[in-house]
Amino acid sequence: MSDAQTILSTREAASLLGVHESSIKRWCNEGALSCRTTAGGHRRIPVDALVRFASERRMNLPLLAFGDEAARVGRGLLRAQREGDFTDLYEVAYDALAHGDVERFTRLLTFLRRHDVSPARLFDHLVGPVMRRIGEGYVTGHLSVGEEHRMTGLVRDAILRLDAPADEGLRKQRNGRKRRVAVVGCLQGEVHELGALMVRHMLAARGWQVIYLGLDVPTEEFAGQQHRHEAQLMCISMMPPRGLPEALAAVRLLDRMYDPKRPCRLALGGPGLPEDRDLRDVAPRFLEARFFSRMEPFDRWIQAIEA
Ligand code: B12
Repeated sequence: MSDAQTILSTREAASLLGVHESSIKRWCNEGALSCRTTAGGHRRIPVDALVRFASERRMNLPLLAFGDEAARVGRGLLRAQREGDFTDLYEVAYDALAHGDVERFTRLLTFLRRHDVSPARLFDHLVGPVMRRIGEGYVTGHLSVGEEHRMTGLVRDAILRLDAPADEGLRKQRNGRKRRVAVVGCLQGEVHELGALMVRHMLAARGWQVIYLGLDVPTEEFAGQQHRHEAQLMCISMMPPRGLPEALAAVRLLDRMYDPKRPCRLALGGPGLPEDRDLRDVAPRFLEARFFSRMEPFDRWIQAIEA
C-alpha cells in the first residue's frame, strides 16, 4: 500500500480511535499526535502514528486489542472502505485461524462490523475467500484434513458469536410490526453449513425471525416449514459438487408445493450458481425466486423486499 493511502483525515482518525474529531485536532495542534497539513489546511495523520499515539497513552481502544497487528488492521480497514481491497484483513484473518485464535478472528469481524463493514461484505470479501484458501491448502497438501476441519470449526464459531447483533434486529422490529419470518437451511445432502449460517446472521441482524433448519434438509421440509411458520422467505444454501441441475430440481419441487395462501419468496445461493438470476420461468408461483452466488446482491434484494 502506498504511503498516501495510509494517511487518515481527522474524521477517519477519530472514528478509528472512537473519539470526537475535535480531540484529534487538539492533539495535532498540541503536537502530541504527529500529522501533516495539506495545502488546503487539512490535517493528515499516518495510521502508524495514530496507533503509536494511542498505545503510548494506553488508550482503551478496540484497535489496540490487535497488538502488533493494530496498524495493519487499521490500514486494512481503510483499504477495505476506500478501495474495497480486503488483502490486509484477509492476511490477518487467515493468520488468526492458522494459529487457532478464534478470539482474534472474531474480534476482527466484530471490529469491522462496528466500522460499518456490512455482514454481506464481510462474508463475500473476507470469510468466503479465507475459506477458499483453507480449501486450497487442503487440496495442495499444505493443510491436513484435521487442520481444514479445525479452521472451519473456528470460522463457524466466529459466525455464531457474531450472531449477537440479532438482538439489535429484535429491537428494530418492536415498533408494533409483526416480524418477518424466513426459513433458512442447506440443500438436501449438503454438509457445507457456513453459507446458511451467514444468511441466518444477516437476516437475524435485520430483524427477521429465522427458522434455521441446518444441514442436509429434504426439499419438502423447506416447504413444510414455510407453510407451518407462514414464512415470507425461504433461503437455501448449496455448494459444489452440487450444481445447477440439483438447484433447478429443488426449485421445481418447491414451486409445485407452493401454497398461494402463504405468499413467499425463494433464494438459492452457492458458489456455482448464476449470479442474481431471476427464476420466474422455473418457479412462476413464487412471488419471486432467485439464484445468488454472493451475499451483497442478496442483501440488496432483501432491502428492496423490506422497503
Ligand atoms: C469446509 C469445507 C468442507 C467441510 C464443511 C464443514 C461445514 N461445517 O460447513 C467438510 C469437511 C464437511 C466438507 C465436506 C466435503 N467437501 Co468440502 N469444502 C470445504 C471448503 C474448504 C470451504 C467451504 C465453505 O464453507 N466455504 C464458505 C462459503 C460460505 O463460501 P462461498 O462458497 O464463497 O459462499 C459464498 C457464496 O457461495 C454465497 N452463498 C453461499 N450460500 C448461500 C446461500 C444464499 C441463500 C445466498 C444468497 C448466498 C450464498 O455467499 C457466500 C459468501 O460470499 C471448500 C473449499 C472452497 N473452495 O470453497 C471445500 C469444497 C466445497 N468441498 C469439496 C468437496 C469435494 C467436499 C466433499 C465431497 C469431500 C468428500 N470427498 O467427502 C464433502 C461433501 C460431502 C457432501 N455430502 O456434500 C470441494 C467441491 C469441489 C467440487 N467442485 O466438487 C471443495 C470446493 C474443495 C475442493 N477444492 O475440492 N467440506
